[in-house]
Amino acid sequence: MTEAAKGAEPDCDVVVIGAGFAGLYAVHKFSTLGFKVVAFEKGADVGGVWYWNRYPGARCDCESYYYSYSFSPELQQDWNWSLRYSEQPEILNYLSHVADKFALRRHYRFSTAVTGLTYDDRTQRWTVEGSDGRRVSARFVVSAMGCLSQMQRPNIAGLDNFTGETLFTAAWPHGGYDFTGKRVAVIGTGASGVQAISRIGRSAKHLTVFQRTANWVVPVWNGPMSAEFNRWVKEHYGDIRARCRTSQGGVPFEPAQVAALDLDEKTRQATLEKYWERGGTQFFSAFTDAFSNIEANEVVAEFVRAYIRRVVHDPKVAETLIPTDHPVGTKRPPMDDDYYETYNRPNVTLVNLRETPIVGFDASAIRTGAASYDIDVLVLATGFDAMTGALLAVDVKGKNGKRLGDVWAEGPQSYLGLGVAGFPNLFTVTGPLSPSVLANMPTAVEQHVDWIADCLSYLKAHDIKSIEATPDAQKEWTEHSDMVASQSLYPRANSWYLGSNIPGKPRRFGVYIGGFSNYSQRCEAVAQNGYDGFVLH
Ligand code: NA7
Repeated sequence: MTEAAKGAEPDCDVVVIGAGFAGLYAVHKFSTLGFKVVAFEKGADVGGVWYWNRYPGARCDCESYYYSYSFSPELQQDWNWSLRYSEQPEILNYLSHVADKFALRRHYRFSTAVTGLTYDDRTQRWTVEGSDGRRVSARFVVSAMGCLSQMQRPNIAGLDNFTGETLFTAAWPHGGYDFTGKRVAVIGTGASGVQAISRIGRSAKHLTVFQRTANWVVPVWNGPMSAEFNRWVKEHYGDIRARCRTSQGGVPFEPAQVAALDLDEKTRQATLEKYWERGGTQFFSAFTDAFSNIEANEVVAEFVRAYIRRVVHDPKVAETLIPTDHPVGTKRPPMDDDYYETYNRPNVTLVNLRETPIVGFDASAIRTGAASYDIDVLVLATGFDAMTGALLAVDVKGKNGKRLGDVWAEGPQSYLGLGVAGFPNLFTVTGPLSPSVLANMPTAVEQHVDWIADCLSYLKAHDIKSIEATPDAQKEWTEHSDMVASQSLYPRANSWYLGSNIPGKPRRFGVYIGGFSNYSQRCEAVAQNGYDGFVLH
């Protein structure tokens, strides 16, 4: 790059950050509407979380026929999924196909992270700085950086002493990794760890799982996408997508309408069996009161406990795998078909870090208070700085030079998870306090991007240069979101939804759990009322 090019500030209408589901659709939508778009992506190609999380067993916990875009009827008719719940390589291929089909890569600067966003009050534009030192000036910035993209490096004493291979599930080597003949340790039993553990257990010479907190894991009963089901889906896509848009979870099915506590024991068990057979997230929608009433939650929890005790041969191992510190479903429940069975394998050992914490590492071993475990490979499935981490990793300076990190010092505040007071013309796709991770992500992404696109078109048509959430609207929404969360059982778990997996992070429930459909109706009403709650200049 020449010095002249470096530091140049070409103009565009919109900068989009990210090339996952959200970023790709945003680039497609805005450019189709005639906006000049420049997009940044820190990875070398498209995919977002599906670009980075290539660990064995990485798979989506929503079924692919609805964990996919709805915006192009042609795309949804042409693309065929091989599994009900697709694995990472297939989802990445899908996103790559979308990028090809709609010629999206031409808008991107790949291998370029955004490092700074600075708003100029006078010009009402953002200066976007990339990790290559180049800058772009944009009227609008749309952050599509994802809710779970800022990987957490755990602060475990002595970790640097380990000289063997260390792999992060969230930054997996592109060529894959062969565990054959290797002694492997996995730290982390969240959704990533759980998926990786059952796969690694099949090939490693020995696998030792270091569990700090047991999680409630439910099966999805994954299997091939049969030709018959594929045909049915394609014939009914209009209806399936409409149901996603009008449901409270962004999915094509509604939760049951019956409370566990209104049923007799026999009917409860029969209901749970039925929903267990459906598997995955559907299991958690068996009752209306499972997430609001601890007694009802306990009914569900006891069902899963009994399952774990049935499947795991060693009773002591089974008890270690049963969560004791949070109601079922209140931490993101991992989903896997072989997880509990994995602990019956002779080559798999479970270590309970609550009983015997890690005290240090040697060059080729992990030491706990009770034993030393020789290993060749360490796999860290230790999670993300969720919801806010990716955006706060950027130096975001809004009006009057105010930093987003300072505004969010006590926890994220936002209006509808779309905008933040003091940061005009900055939109966050599936931002904090929107339904995001508790809705089906592609449905949530399309709703946000469509809303933002309509907003940009409205501003253009009315020659308006800036839009900004008002402090009052933001306060009302943040309090509403807090209130809805507080009426549920979710805050009883120390989870990444609350930020409690990150040392020192302020606790605020980062997801709006009032329902996707209710939420999108509110967004619609705001737009119809001339962007009620926003100031337009
Ligand atoms: P999660 O769900 O945050 O899981 C991280 C796991 O790592 C969890 O079991 C943690 O235990 C464990 N962890 C984190 N730090 C440590 C240290 N220092 N020592 C021991 N164990 C530790 O992340 P995932 O990647 O699995 O899943 C994130 C989401 O991505 C997932 O829910 C899907 O939506 C996709 P803890 O529970 O904190 O005791």
